Amino acid sequence: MRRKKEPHLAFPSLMITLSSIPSAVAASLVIHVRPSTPSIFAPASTPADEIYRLAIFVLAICMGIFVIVGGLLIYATFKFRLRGKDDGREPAQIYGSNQVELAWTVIPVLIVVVLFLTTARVIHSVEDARAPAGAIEVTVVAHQWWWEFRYPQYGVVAVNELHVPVSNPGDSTPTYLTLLSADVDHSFWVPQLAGKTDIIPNRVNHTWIDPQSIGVYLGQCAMYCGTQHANMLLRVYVESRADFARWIHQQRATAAADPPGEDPAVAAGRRVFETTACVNCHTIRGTIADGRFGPDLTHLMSRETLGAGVVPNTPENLRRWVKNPDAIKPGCDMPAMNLSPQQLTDLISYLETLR
Ligand code: HEC
Ligand SMILES: [Cu+2]
Repeated sequence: MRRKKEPHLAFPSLMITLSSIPSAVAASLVIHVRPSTPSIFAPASTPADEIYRLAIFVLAICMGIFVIVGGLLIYATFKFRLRGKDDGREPAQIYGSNQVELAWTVIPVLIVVVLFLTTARVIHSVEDARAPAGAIEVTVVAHQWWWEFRYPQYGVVAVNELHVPVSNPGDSTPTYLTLLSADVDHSFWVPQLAGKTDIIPNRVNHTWIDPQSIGVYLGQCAMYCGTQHANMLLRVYVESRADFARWIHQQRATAAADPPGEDPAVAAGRRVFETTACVNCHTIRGTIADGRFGPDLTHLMSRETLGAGVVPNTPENLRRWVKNPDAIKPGCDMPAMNLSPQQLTDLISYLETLR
């Protein structure tokens, strides 16, 4: 029997269309219902905005060149086309003209210099920006095929869903990202917030974002990194400062190891978890599980998606995932653990307590 197709949370399309501007604006109003289509033409953060304006400038110059060259070509084609009364003589041949030679050398050089300087200016202003005092620091660790977000200032570890405070102009709280890889090359890209930044093993790269409106922004790994590269999605939740503080507070809590009066199914599920290889790959703070190979599960249920955005985090999907991750994300690095249906049921009851 064929597996029912899950609604895909990936980009509806990565198409860069001008028509996406009004829809992105509209979408930002209902953003908590549905994240807007990521488009470089709807920037919501300073680095993305600078890149957007540079892109428009470059496009305008290229459009100007296109119109002039194309116009002259069309003009010449019509003006000098073969007419009935043509006497077949060769037109006047002109060899060497200093003015023409100079014009078609100097003008393109000037254009290239202008494009180079404006690009260099934007690169400088994005890359060399210094973190202000109130900046949030996040260490992004890219894994095949999921994201780890560490907040050293708060002792919080999030997975696949990055939460940051909104950054008001005048009183900005930008987020500075340190990008590391646990395995191969990846690339961090949230089109509406910043340009792509490669993530390379044994190298430390940086980027930053200062999202100016509340909402959810979609991103994706932008460097081919293996089988499930296309399903290495990420979501950035831009929240009010109060909501962000609440989220941090909630994420700092550890899971209770053995609360009194606990549902027996949950206790049984915890035993399954603690006596299976799960603990070697996953951390649940407050328990013996301290694996680092897979995502931290301490606050699993606070995430909206599973498997780096491939499916919504529902009880059915969670069960399907733990039963056989390959059914959802073929080739991913979590093995099926061959649990019995009863073990699975107990385990899911336990995982559902991880809020
Ligand atoms: C060999 C290491 C390994 C073992 C053993 C393992 N996992 Fe995983 N697990 C992973 C990896 C890697 C991922 C991330 C997969 C991805 O998104 O590509 C993952 C993802 C998950 C997720 C989804 C997390 C999220 O937020 O997307 C859950 C839930 C999970 N594992 C539960 C379990 C449970 C329960 C067990 C034990 C029955 C287990 N895992 C055993 C490596 C492992
Ligand atoms: Cu990747």
